Amino acid sequence: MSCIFCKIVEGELPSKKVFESEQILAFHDIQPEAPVHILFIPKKHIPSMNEITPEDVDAISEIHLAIKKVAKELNVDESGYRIVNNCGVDGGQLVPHLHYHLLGGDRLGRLNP
Ligand code: D5M
Repeated sequence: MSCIFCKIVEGELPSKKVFESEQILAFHDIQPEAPVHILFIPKKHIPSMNEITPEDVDAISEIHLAIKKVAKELNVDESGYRIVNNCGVDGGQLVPHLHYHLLGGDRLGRLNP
């Protein structure tokens, strides 16, 4: 198993966890691009958005609920935040395990300034 996020799921690599359930995990990004930068992943190895199947819908839905919970806990729910999924080479995806970035804690630039 060479996937770094699978290693985090298995406890073989450390992470600063903020949420965990049977199906999903959320932890601090090691290269934060905003004051709040959390990654949400399904524990199942799904390489990218392109490989999501109907059986993954429960985990993906749970990620949305976890984002809402963690955003509140980290006090960015009222000020606002951004959710990002990078998919594939043109999308800038570096880690081939589906993940969603929660970015907040500062006024973020527009995607198309
Ligand atoms: O983003 C992949 C993100 O994963 C990037 O912001 C760094 C982060 N990363 C990489 N390794 C780790 C570990 N070990 N812990 C926490 N965060 C990590 P992408 O959307 O693929 O470009």
